[in-house]
Amino acid sequence: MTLQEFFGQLELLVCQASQRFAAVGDAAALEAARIEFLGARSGRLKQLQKALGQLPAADRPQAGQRFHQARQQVEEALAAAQARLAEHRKAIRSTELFDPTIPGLRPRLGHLHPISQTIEQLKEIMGRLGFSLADGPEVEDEWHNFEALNIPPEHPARDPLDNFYLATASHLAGGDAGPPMLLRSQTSTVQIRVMERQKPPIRIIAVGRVYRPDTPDQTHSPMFHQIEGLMVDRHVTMADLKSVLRMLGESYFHGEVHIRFRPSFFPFTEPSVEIDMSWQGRWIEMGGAGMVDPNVLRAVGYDPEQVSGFAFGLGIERLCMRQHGIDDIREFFRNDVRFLEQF
Ligand code: FA5
Repeated sequence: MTLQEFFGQLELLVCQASQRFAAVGDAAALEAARIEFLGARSGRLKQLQKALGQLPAADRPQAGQRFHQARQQVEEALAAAQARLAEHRKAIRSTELFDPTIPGLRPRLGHLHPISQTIEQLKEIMGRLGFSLADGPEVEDEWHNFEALNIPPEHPARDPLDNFYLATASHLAGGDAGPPMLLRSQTSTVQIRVMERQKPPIRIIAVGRVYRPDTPDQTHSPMFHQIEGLMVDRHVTMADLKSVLRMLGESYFHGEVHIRFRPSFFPFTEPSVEIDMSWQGRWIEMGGAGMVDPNVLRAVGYDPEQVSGFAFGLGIERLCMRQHGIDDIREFFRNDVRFLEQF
């Protein structure tokens, strides 16, 4: 092949490639055209490159320069075709996506978990009775969970087998372990935190998770929720406690509720009672309560001669179960949507 013939062939190839790329209508045709002209092994440009090697040595630099230009032109034609097809696809997609006649998909709305619903109701009821919301950490020290609540070191309630003690980072590293920490076993810890900060009169509730290594069964879960109530002022009596609990019960259950106190023992209240509530003729054990022990009042710097107070702690799951007739506490934590959807 002469140099002139080589140039002619290149001219023809660029022209044909440009026409083919400009005419393709889909990705498959474009790919076929790409292979025909630019294919690495037997593409037409590759064939001409081989022919270039056969030209007389003196012609090769000029031929090589022209060959390089031709390859660039073919590649530009390919890129232009690719861009054109992409634009086309985008345009089709946007017209396809908007069909105003297709009925819309209604997004599935979730709702609050039944326990969260109960918590919201309890906060609202107690708010109306003048109790504000207090908060405390779920990871507690022994002072707030035990000592300040009049639970001395030898008390069985502090047994590591009855509590979730935590291994802190320094415990694990084998260094200075620091004070033992545990997941709080009752919301009564918040009573102490509030009384340490505030002077009477006090009227608070604390709501939240508590943890105990109880074996799960129909009425027990190792993690559950409590609502704690605390009222400290001059002349607060057990009668106030009973009235507040009855109002709480009647507002929550929307009906007549009877409260029964059974003598009990909590180290931080004296006297102490178990609270039973009766609604629609059935008695249920709801929690513990009592008059705040003078030792606790003293531990937070109050004068038991001047102020007295009541405190109560109710199991929130128990309230919710009673209201909705749920007979297994474990349902709350299985997260089965068929159960949760019913509330
Ligand atoms: C207490 O936790 C005391 N802090 C209550 C209290 C507060 C007494 C203030 C005096 C003054 P008790 O351990 O009985 O008490 O628990 C209270 C309620 O929590 C129980 O009546 C029950 O309704 C609920 N409860 C206890 N353990 C579990 C459990 N494992 N799963 C679900 N609910 C539980």
